[in-house]
Amino acid sequence: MSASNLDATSLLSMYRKMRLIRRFEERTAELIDAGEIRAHAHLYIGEEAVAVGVSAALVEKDVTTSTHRGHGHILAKGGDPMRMFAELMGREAGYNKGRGGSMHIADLGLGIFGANGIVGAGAPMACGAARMFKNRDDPFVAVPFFGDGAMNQGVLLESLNIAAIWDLPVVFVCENNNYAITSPITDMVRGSLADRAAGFGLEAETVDGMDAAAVRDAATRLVERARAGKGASFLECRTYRFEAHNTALRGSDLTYRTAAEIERWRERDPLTVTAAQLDADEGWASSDRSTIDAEIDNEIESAIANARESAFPSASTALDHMYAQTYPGFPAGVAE
Ligand SMILES: Cc1ncc(C[n+]2csc(CCOP(=O)(O)OP(=O)(O)O)c2C)c(N)n1
Ligand SMILES: [Mg+2]
Repeated sequence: MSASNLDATSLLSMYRKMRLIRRFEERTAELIDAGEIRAHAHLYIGEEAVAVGVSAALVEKDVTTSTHRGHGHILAKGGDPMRMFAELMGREAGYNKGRGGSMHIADLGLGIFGANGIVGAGAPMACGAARMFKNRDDPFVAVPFFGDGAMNQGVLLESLNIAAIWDLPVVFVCENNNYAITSPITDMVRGSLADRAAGFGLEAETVDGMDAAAVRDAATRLVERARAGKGASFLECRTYRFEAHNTALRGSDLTYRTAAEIERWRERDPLTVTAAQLDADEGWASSDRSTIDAEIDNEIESAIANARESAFPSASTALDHMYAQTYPGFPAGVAE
């Protein structure tokens, strides 16, 4: 296979994953509107290239931690859309047997240490996983995803520091989408985010977060560096969410960003960017794109249909799974 073919294979698989995330999120919004998902969700639409580009640099045993906006990170690393929909719908087949919802989805077997409703809280968890890898001489890395809003959380700054002084195999991935809810990053931080990380002694880079191939290339450099024992790094991905902060805020009359700004970013939709690269590289046609889109639509619809087959938990089990009674060394009797 030529280098160009290899790249086309990678671009194609990234396009597929981005499309899977996009469709998952679009259908999630529709199911919320239809009352089938009885909660709101933080949609990842517009930011797909970050999760997909970074995950292209990872192997299954690498660990990721995620955020309140976690569906994309989980799907990019191989999470099961059926179990995710079932979780959002509150059904037994869900990742947390329908008890946790969007911000608690995890799949430890795939190295997905979970979505997380607490801003910045995935970073110390990733440092813990990385410390374990380093102690065991394992060639794996830990990748916490977090937003620009986490950059002023003490726990995130402490994590940057401990990863630096211990030379941990961590690649911190900051999804800078310019806003924390309605607060613009320019009002919240002086100077660049990458410079701030570099001040802790980390290797730090900024990349176009709308371009999956650029994210993949930058992440691959930093991940390989970490695997080789050269320590922690920081990747700022410049990205944008196309939708409201969460589904509950759709249609609300907030003026923190203009329609023109949203439109400018939409012109660099990550799916369009990768499709254009495939077109330039391989003469990929819009019909190729429609075929993949249709395949993904089918995959998502069957995930939804299978999730609907699963029962709701019965009320008598409401207190089940509250305590980790099987945790080795859990003091006997504490959970009873
Ligand atoms: C510790 C903590 N503080 C505040 C919140 C409320 N909160 C939820 S999302 C959010 C904004 C996060 O912004 P950012 O990290 O940039 O992520 P984005 O939503 O842009 O993806 C805030 C403040 C929270 N969940 N946790
Ligand atoms: Mg943000």
